[in-house]
Order: sequence, then structure tokens, then C-alpha cells
Amino acid sequence: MIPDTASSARQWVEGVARLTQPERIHWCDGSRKEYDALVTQLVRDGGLIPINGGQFADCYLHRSDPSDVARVERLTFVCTANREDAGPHNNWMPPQEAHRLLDGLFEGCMRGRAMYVIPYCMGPLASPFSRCGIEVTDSAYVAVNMRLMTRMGGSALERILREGEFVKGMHSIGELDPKRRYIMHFPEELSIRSFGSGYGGNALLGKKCHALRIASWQARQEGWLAEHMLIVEIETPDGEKRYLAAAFPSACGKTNLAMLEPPRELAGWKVRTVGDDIAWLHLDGDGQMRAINPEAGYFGVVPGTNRDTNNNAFEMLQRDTIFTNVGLTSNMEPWWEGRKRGAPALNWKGEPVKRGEKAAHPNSRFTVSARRNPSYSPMAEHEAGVPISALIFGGRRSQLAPLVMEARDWRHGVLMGAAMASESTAASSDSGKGIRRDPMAMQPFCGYNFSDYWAHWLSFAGRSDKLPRIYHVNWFRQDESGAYLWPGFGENLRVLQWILDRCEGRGDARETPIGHLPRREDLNLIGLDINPQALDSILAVDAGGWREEMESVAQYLAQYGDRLPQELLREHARITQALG
Ligand code: GTP
Ligand code: SPV
Ligand code: MN
Repeated sequence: MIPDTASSARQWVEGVARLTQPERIHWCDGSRKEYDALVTQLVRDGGLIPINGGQFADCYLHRSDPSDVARVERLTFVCTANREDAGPHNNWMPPQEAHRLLDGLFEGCMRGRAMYVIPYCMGPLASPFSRCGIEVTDSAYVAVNMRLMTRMGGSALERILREGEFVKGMHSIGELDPKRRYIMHFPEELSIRSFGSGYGGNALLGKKCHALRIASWQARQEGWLAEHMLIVEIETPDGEKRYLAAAFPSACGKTNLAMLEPPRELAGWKVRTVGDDIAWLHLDGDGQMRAINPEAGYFGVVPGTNRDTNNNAFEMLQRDTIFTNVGLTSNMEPWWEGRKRGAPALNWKGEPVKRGEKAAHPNSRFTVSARRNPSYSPMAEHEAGVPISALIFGGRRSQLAPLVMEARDWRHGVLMGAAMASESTAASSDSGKGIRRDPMAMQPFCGYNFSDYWAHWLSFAGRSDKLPRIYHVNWFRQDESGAYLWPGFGENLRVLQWILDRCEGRGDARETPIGHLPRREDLNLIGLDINPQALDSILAVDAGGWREEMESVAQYLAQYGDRLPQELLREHARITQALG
């Protein structure tokens, strides 16, 4: 279906075509037939490599350009008219200058190539909370990924034509030249322009570019929140369903928590996935916070995935999956570190594996539809979203941050989120080494000034007296030898159980200056194999360490100057004082 020439969608697409000069224009209908044809074409052109069809039905490997394997924060911009609106954490360029630069890059860039027009809907098609966009791209790899990741094609286009408003995303892989690579956002125009990269977060524009950077801006104006959060359904042994949303930085465990399998000792519990990366949160008429997952598929970290860590993910990867930058075994099966079976013959670049080298890129990814997830919750398709009992923040901290702590109240919780920090991972090619502040896991994704973002978060306290409780978790404490102190993965359900108990007014805790922490006896530890000293240390509060931490948080917050909400500073002062 190609819309009427009078429609704003058609006019915008034709304008893009005049600039980029493609050989032909393909309006994607989102059908399986179209997907299969695009895959066949990609296989012919070398963009996809079929994987051992016996073991992995309809699975393919994509090898990206070796310079293009992760998000690049240095080349990601938020272009607001007023620099202050983007805030100190974002790269900024005046919109006119950014447009001039990108017009130059996009001019004629699709000559001799097809241009795919991808209408998509972020969120269930009939949900009032969903938002649509159109991505125009010269990458068939992007088109097939978008079909797995979003509700893409005819139905989305119908909604776009009905509503008249959509996010305009323009993407070209260009020459994949890192010197001519930009990912630019224009929140005031609801538009995105990405050039020179084919990698997920830079190129699948529905995900981080739309559903976080642009959506966070829209959410502030409209009174909701767009967050880097998984959404998980937990059914207790009594059959009660509860929902939690959790923000961890990239490659810090969201997909794994969203697909958790209960350990044997907690066999009565059931865990299902609503979302694994992004949550859009709204208050309903009763003041209950509800969440939808705007996505319809997963773009997940491959290394470390096996039957013990994430059996649901392992299951779903056996069919209809696109792998990006994994290795291959000699019989053409995908291979990655932590797969636990077989041995790699080729590395992610397609070269014979050398001893001591990683075969899969540490940020290698799978793309797969959520429908392939054996634990996908039917509630993920619910138009009104799911009611959220608790919000959880967390980071990768080998030291200091305890296994879990509970905020005293909403305001304390907002500071907990704002003060988050995490060790760097392979998900971004330039986030540096060591620990960095990553407020609410949104450092790379918040489309406006963090001061305004925290003020927006704080404002929820005045709008509802039923807000979820807020927690902070850390699965990644290590001993001197670098071994993890907490077993993690399925065992994390024990922490979620304590959180849910607290929300129901049951579980016990001790009060400390940094929040409420469980004592050993407050956690369900039946059958857990953990060294008692390790457990003590992850449940302890190191007051000296926390005084230093709060000092570092103060320095971090200071860069936001007068725009910073005073309430946050008062909360900081309260905790510092309590630490003595
Ligand atoms: P993005 O897709 O980048 O946003 O990442 P994510 O937050 O979804 O992270 P994911 O669940 O893919 O996990 C990233 C890495 O952390 C994988 O290698 C996991 O094996 C590892 N991991 C996840 N959960 C745990 C845990 O509880 N303990 C430990 N030690 N490692 C974990
Ligand atoms: C992340 O980096 O947080 C991801 C992968 O989820 S990407 O889509 O590249 O952002
Ligand atoms: Mn993510």
C-alpha cells in the first residue's frame, strides 16, 4: 500500500527521495513474504550468511563493518534550538548547522540503491500510549531487523495516516566511514537523521533514537516517562501477578532479568517477559503507574547466553533469528563465548580464530521477534499496559553498592536513580573505561537536559499517592580475584521476592542512611549456594565508602548548575548528614 500523494507521509518520503536519489522506492508492507524476499536478496548480496539449517532454522549471520559494532556516543547529538535544553550530558549542534551538514551527506547517497520505507508502531497497535514513525533507509538489513523488532508495515501505516503525526527517521549507511557518521536527533521536529552506521542502536531508529531520545522529550511534555527499563511479570505461588520495571545500563542484565527462570527452590514462581529494554510509563486515572513495552522483539547481547543463564533466550534463538557479529563453528553453527557447546572455527570477522582471541564480538547481538520467547507474557499486547509495583535501578559495580536497597520514598528513589553509576561495557564503543555516572541508565538516551528530566520525575510525587516503591540492585559485586559474590541470573528472583514482599507490606528490613536493606534472614535463601562471608559483604553498608560516593555524586550533579532541582540537593544533603 502506498499512501495518497496528499498525505504528509507520502510527501515527506518523496522529499527524502529527491534528496537521496534512490534507484527505486520500496514501501514495506511487513508481510512474511516480503521478509523472505529481503532475506533472499541479502543472502545473494552477502549481507546475510545462512546458518546451519538443521540446527538453526531460518537463522542468519550478519557481519558488520569492523568499525561499526556498537553505539557511538561521541557521534550522537541532540539538536535543540536552545543548547541548554539538550543539557550537558548530550552532544549538541544548532539544528540549522546539523541539517546543513546532514543534507550534504544525504545528498545523492542512495544513487543506485533501493530506498526502503518502513512505517512502524512502537507499542500495541491499538494502544493510546503507542507512537508511530517512518524510517527511510537504504539498508535491507535494517528493514528485516525492524520487522522483527517493531510492529511494522501496513497496519502501522494506517495508524500514521489516521493520526497524521509520526516521527520522521532518515537513515543511510553511507560509506560506513566513521569520519562521516552522525546520529542526530531533532526533538522539536520529531525527527532523526542517522548516517554512516548500520549498527543496531544507530540504525534501527525505532529503538533508542525514537523510543528513548525523542520519546523522552515527548513524554515530558505530555506527562509520562520513556525509560531504558525491562518490564517483567512475576506470578507468585498463590497465582498473583505482579509487574516490575528495572533500569540497568546497556549490557548490565535487563534481557536476562526479563527472561529469568526461577531456581529449583522457587519452583512455584513463574516469570514472564513484557519487555527487555524500554518501558513507557503512564499514570492511569487512579494514579496507578502502568507500563507498555514499545518494542515487539529483542536486540540482545549474545555472549553469555546458555541454558543455565538464560534458557528462554537460548530456546528462542534456535529459529528465525538474525545474529550480528558472532563466530561460526566448522559446521556453520553460530558460536559465542559462554555458549558452552562446540568450538569456534571463524571469528566474528570471518577469519580463522586465533588462540586467546574472542570469537564473537563482546557486543554481538541477536534480533528475534518477542513471539519466539517461550516466556512472552500475553500482557505485553495489552493496550492499557501493566500495573507496576516497583521500579528498580541497578548498575554493574564490583565494589560498594549492596545487593539491594530500598528508597525511603519517591524523592529518595529519584536521587538513587540520578546517582547511579556503572562500569563500562562493550555496548558503546566510546563510553570510556572504569565507572561512569549513568542516571536512570539513560546517560546515552535522555533526549533533554537531565535537570529537567529529574524535575519531571520528581513531579510525579505530586500527581499520585500510589506510586511504585523504588529500589537499587547490584548483581555484580566481586571479590579480590574478580569472582562474582552473588550467583545472579535465576537466583535474582530471591531479591525480587523480597522487593515484592516489601511492596505488600510484609518483608522486613533494617534502616540505614542509604536506604532499607534486607538482613540475611529477610531474604529467601533456601537451597542457595553462597559463602556466608560473601553474603555479609553484599548486604553491608560501608559508611566511609558511601561518604566518598556521595561526594562524587555532588560533584557530578554540580555540572547541572542552577537548573538542577533543589529538592534533589536537599535529598543529597539529608543522606550525607545521616552518613555522619
Ligand atoms: P542491552 O541490550 O545492552 O541494553 O543489555 P541488557 O541490560 O539487556 O543486558 P543483558 O541481559 O543482555 O546482559 C548483559 C551481560 O550481563 C550478559 O553477558 C549476561 O550474561 C550478563 N549478566 C546478566 N545478568 C547477570 C547476573 O545476574 N549476574 C552476572 N554475573 N552477569 C549477568
Ligand atoms: C543498548 O546498548 O542499550 C542496547 C543495544 O539495547 S542498542 O540497540 O544498540 O542500543
Ligand atoms: Mn539497551
